[in-house]
Amino acid sequence: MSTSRTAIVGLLGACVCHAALADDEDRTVIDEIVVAGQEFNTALTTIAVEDEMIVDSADALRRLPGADRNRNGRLTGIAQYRGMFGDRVPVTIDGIGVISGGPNAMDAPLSYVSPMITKAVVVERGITGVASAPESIGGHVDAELSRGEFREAPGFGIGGMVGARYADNGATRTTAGRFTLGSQSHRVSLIGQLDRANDVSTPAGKISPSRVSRDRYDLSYAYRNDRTEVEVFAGELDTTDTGTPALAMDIRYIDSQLFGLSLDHEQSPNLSFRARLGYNDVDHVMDNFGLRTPPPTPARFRQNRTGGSGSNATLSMAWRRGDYLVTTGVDGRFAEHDSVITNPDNAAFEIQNFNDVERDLVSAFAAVSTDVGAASWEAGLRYSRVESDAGEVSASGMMAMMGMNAGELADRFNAADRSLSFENVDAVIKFAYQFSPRLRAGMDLGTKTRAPSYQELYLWLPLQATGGLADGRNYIGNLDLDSERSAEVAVSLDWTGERLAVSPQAYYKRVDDYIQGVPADVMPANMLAGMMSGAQALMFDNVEAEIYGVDLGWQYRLTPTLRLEGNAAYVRGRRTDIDDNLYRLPPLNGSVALRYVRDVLSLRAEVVGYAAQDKVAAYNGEEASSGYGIVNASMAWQLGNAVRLEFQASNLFDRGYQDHLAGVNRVREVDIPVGERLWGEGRTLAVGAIVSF
Ligand SMILES: [Cu+2]
Repeated sequence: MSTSRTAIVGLLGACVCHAALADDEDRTVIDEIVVAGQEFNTALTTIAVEDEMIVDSADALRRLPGADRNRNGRLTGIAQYRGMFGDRVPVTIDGIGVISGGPNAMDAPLSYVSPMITKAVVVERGITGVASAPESIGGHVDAELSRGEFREAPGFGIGGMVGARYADNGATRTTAGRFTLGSQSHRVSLIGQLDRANDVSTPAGKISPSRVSRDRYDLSYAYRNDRTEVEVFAGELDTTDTGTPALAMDIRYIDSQLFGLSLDHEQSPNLSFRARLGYNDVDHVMDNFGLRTPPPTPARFRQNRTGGSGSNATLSMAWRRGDYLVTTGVDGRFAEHDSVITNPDNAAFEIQNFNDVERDLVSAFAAVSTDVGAASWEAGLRYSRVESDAGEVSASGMMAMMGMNAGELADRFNAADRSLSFENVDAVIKFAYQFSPRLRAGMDLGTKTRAPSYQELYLWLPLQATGGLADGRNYIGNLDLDSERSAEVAVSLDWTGERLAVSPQAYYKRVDDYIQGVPADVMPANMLAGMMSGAQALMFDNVEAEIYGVDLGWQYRLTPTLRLEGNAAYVRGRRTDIDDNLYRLPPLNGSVALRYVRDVLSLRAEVVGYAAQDKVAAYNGEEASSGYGIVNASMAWQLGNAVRLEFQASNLFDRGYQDHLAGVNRVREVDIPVGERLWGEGRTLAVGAIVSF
């Protein structure tokens, strides 16, 4: 990030409180920690994704305290933060949201940032400030694509990189490049990454299907002068035949175009403006017979074509007066979704799963912050209005009993009032106090909201189109849902000593009208779900919940070149109206790494441990998982300025383990039985080379 950009970003947006607090002492600490490729303090946690030998950028989240990812396939990682995931944790790319095209989040937002062309993933720690994103009840993740830099020297020049990585498990091949033609004020960049892989192996057998094919390109032009920086981009995501074994179907293709504009303008040292505009369009087909063992009878073959498109906009300004910084702005998000399910062996079969669904959000916020002396605080309010609607639906070509029940559900849905609106107000207060150059303490208080998703409202036929829950249950939506509202408190400490730096944060969150599945009492839905899956349908409903926990990042310097570092996280989520646990939360986990950095060489060895998770949800039959520990080692070697060589051994001792968030196998007649939690990849050796020019 250039200096001018930092100043502008500092005045605006997500980093209000953080930037205000970043005095010289903090700066030193942050710079120091960046060397380790991982930056943490109470306000933000950042990981340099380019240096991580991963295929899904969502996997980088596991290196950040309190963050994790639900994995439904190798490219389908859904961000999780402090026990919340999916639509509760909005993900932006360079501040711009993405409309997912898959009703099961097969194209989760982080699948749009291929790791070798992604500079960083940033998680806002604690309660997300109102300026960062609407509906950020569970947090906010921003990913920064690596679109090259303006030149510091006069004149035009060419810069960039080409790189390749290979991992033996699944013969995972990645190639990436960045070509930037730029001057001090103009920059044209083309970036791209291609990923290919076969099925991966685990100590319990192969995961089928887990193959991967994804191409991602982005072409951008940027201009800057003393006061203004503007960037326009056009991007393409082309995913084909990629397995998602934790879901009922696999990706046959995802074809997405993304366009956007970002503008930062500093009118004066005390007034700046920012705009982020994006449009994207997704065409997606998935099926249950192309990549995986097909159903036993052709009557059960399913192909699902879905589309998602829409625009995202954020306009904001920051105004400094005396010791106060006022940030204010508006957000808009306008999305359309369609989904049609067919059977290639039965031309009469057609289900309009989602028809002409719209979900539009308009939102406005204002925040004020100040940092006088040792104390700093920020207070913000946000108002959001969500309007949603859905067209009429139908189903045809189903067998007699099923067709009758489906027809009854469609009639009921078509007769109901589907035009809905939700109005919500968020409020967040953050206070921090610098007790000494080494010790800072903070407290956040907030109440955040989220209106129901389109799946939670409009899933009229019991299906597994649930935004990637992957619990194997058929759900129906609920037109009577209310918005979720949280009340949360988080307290934090940042200690930065000579040798030890540690930043624990504890939080408690009560969620009123938390949306999750409950046993459906809709007779035709239960009959249908019973015929399709053998289990009754679940219906989205408002329940009561609480989530609490503690997480921290730490490092301990042994010598100038040698340090220990790691994370630890504990989260507990439960219903408060009945006795049950929340679904798909990670167990207690932590990591300890030994890192050696000297000149051109960086070595890292780590132990990652996850405890057993027996606090599982009963309502959808979630299964417990056992604890495990694995060892990873990596090395990076910089040859001159131009060449970086990378080596990595993951799961060095080929330990058999089951990641609680990896989902359950839904594919018949493969090595891992249906209904068994997917096993983690066995020992994987990877090499990479990146040439910068
Ligand atoms: Cu899909």
